[in-house]
Amino acid sequence: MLIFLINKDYIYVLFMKFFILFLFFFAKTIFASSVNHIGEKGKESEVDRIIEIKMFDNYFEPNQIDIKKGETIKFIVINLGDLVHEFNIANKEMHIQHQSEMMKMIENEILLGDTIDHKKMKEMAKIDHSMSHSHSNSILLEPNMSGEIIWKFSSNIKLEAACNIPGHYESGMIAAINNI
Ligand SMILES: [Cu+2]
Repeated sequence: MLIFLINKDYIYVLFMKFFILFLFFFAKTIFASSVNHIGEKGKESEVDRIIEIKMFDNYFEPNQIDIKKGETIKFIVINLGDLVHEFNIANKEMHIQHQSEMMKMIENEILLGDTIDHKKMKEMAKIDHSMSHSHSNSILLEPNMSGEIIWKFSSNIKLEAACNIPGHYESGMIAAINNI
């Protein structure tokens, strides 16, 4: 009887291990496929063009970006506004999904209008990966900060660059990405 109990527990632990592994793999696959269909992280050695993007409260300059399929673009992004802004390359559905992650960052006081609590962001990311904001298709910047994204536009899908901080997308902080 005792042996039976131990075996049962052992099987349960084994099952849970596989289940967690399965979940992990499944989540990774979903993320990879959702990123692949909008393009992929580009290599510095393959950059075709550099585009400078200025972020203000609450708009991008330029607000139209022309791309040829297959091009690798280095975006140099500068935040010239008084608020934190994001430059995120995705399709409309992904932006809308991402907005709930941003809302979580506000609720957890990681995003504070004009600053980012990087320490808190790191701590939260250990619990909830969506809080890390280290996706290769986006950059989150405090006022007067700059950064870059290298993106390979390998798909024909309709994309837009946007800021998903609550209220910003709604007020027009979107740059259309046109396939030319
Ligand atoms: Cu913004």
